[in-house]
Amino acid sequence: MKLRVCFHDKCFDGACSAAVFSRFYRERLNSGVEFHYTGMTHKASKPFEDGTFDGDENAIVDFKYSSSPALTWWFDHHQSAFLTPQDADNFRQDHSGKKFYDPTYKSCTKFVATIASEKFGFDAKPLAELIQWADIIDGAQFASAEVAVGLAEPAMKLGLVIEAAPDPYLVPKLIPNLAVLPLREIIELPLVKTYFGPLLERHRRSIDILRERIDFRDGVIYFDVSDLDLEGYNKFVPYYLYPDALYSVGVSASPARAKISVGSNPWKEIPADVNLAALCEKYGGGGHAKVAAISLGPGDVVRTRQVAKEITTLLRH
Ligand SMILES: [Mn+2]
Repeated sequence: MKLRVCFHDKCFDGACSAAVFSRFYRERLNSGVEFHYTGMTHKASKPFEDGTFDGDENAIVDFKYSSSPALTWWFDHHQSAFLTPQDADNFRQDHSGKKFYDPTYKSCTKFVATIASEKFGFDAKPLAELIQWADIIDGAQFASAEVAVGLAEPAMKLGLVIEAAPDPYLVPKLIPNLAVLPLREIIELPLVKTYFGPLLERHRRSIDILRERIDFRDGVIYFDVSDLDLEGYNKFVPYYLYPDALYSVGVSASPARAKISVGSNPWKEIPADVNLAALCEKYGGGGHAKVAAISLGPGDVVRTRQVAKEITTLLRH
């Protein structure tokens, strides 16, 4: 039996969600299952290419809903979970008991673990460390910006590799390990170690670059690194450099897309009526209330800068 698991790619929570779901599936539903993993990226065009759901069963974790009849399992906690109102209707009419949505969860990993335990008798205790760190990282629940940027803990080192390693097959290879090994052993795996040294160097360099490029005014950070290979930079660096900032708006680019990242400072009180997911949805993006993004085509850098400046101006007033 072949199970296709689509997960939010280059995201610590996405990888951990896939790991928890896989262990749950193997232990409680079918021990002979063959797992196949696909990393999903937010793009300007449709995220689910034809033929994505090619398993006997198909799952999506920590990523947008699909109304495809081939989709068997779905878990998400993003505020912007549905591409269209029709998709939201389709989800509401689903009575399979295998599709779950709760935007109040800080991480999808904890959401999967909770549902699997409560509804399917899964023992999530052996994965407690993984679940706790996914909740800290995806929920930005660090004690300080120094901790978030310092990368002292194994989970933070692994997060850097998951978010920034150039190998598109790295995370699919990591997921089976995440489901069984403690984090301190995962960071010793050759496939992680190969990337960690150079990525740590890049992380340190990115702090210097952002220090040079950030335009901080009226509580809002703006920066543009779309001319550099910096997608996957640590999103807490702006607040580490400017602790008084409330918001940050960053433009970055990769061969697949141009991206505007819009975030709020997790160590500051943000007005309750500000919802960055709703703001980004107006431009075709989405995410969570406190951190969201917009993806445009790789050639759309001019338009990307325009939108980023518009949002910056809006937040500065
Ligand atoms: Mn998540």
